[in-house]
Formats: sequence, structure tokens, C-alpha cells
Amino acid sequence: MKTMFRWLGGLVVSVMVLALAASAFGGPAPAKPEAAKGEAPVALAEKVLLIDDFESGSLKGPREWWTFELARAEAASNKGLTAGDSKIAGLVGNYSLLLSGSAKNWYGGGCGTYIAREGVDLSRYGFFQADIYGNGPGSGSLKVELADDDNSNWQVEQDSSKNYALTKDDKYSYEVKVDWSGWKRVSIPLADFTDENPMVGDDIWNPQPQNGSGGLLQVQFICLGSASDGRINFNVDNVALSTE
Ligand SMILES: [Ca+2]
Ligand SMILES: [Ca+2]
Ligand SMILES: [Ca+2]
Repeated sequence: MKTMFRWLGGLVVSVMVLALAASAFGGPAPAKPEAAKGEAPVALAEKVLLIDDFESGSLKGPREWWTFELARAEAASNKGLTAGDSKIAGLVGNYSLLLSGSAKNWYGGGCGTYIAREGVDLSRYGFFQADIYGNGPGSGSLKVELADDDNSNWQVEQDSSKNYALTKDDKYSYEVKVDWSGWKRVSIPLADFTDENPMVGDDIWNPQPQNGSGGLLQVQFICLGSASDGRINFNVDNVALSTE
């Protein structure tokens, strides 16, 4: 608990903040780094690195996502998801990632994927980008978590006995409150992500692979309720890193 207070720094520690902080460390065992080496390549472009557009209709391939706790974390049809930004609606294809369920003590579960690959330097991207289909106020929040490798082993070590807290690497996070209806593109500067585990890792954002470190290793989504027992219901598509 002492550590948690340290993490929160000078913030006024309300019950809600405590609940959110505790919820932030959910997660499964990390993906095996060997999987990344032989994985189907992500589409490399000048300005955008597409992580997943879910057009395979599956979270098992070509990109593999692990899921945890949320009632539904799956590739789902975009049919009927027509509201919101019409330009974005035209870019989402047939499938997106449905994240739906209910929160307990704010936390609802989520999913994640390992994105590091040998020979690919993700540090050139300064933004996290995704197209999100909201269902109005009460849709919940999407917390985006990025892990960088601080002990040079291309793996994210977690302690399953401590809500999967990272033990060697940094976790940076940013919370998006989904309170709109229909499609909307969100683009978040990586500089706005905050170190969620001071005193673990080196407390420096170092996404570049160097000196044996894999740099930015994985993206994880944590779903939070808009109330402590609130619903979570939104879709995410075209998950990407971008330069602008
Ligand atoms: Ca799609
Ligand atoms: Ca590591
Ligand atoms: Ca670091």
C-alpha cells in the first residue's frame, strides 16, 4: 500500500482513485516473445503502423490478442455501427474489437497484444491511434497501457500474485473516457501517457530497441466502468501507432 501511495504522488487519494489504481494491473501472462518473431508482419507505412484492423474476424490470427475477465472481448461485425464520423465509418471495414461487459469496483477486464518485432524500431511513432465506436455516456473508459522493456529480455514480467503488476518493466497508460455515440478517431500523443509504476523499470519512456532491450513490447486495453458497477460497451478498430 505504501508503494501505491508513492505511485500516486501528491494526488489526493480518494476511494475512487484507489479503486482505479488497483484495477490498472489486471492482465494475463505475457505473450511468449518467440511468437513475435515468426508473427505475420504488421502493415508498415510511412506515417501509420497498423497494429490490427480486426478484418480477420478473429483475435487469434494473424495477430494474437489475449483477453481477460471481460464478458465479451472479441472480433465482431461492424454491421449496424453507422453513427458518428462518417469518414471513419467508411474506414472500419467489416469487423472491429467489441469490448463489452460490466465493471466490478470500476474494473472490467480487457485484452492485449505483443507488438515488438526484431528489426522494427517503434520509437519513430509519437501517437497512439484508434477508431472507437461509443454508445453514449455510460459506455465506460478505455485505458491504454504500453509496456517498455527495461531489463533487456523482450518480455514483460508480471507478478500474478499482485494483480499482474509489472516487476521489471515500465507501464505507461492513458485513459480515454468513451462518452460519445458512433465512430470517432482518437489520437493520443505518447508524451501524454504517464508512468504508472514509478520505481519499477527505469521510469523512462524508452520505446527504441537498444542494448538488448526490445523497447516498446506490448499494448494492453483495460476497460473501466463509468460507475463502479457500470456497463462497458464500445468497439475499437484500426489500432495503430502514428507519427502525427
Ligand atoms: Ca475493421
Ligand atoms: Ca522485460
Ligand atoms: Ca523504461
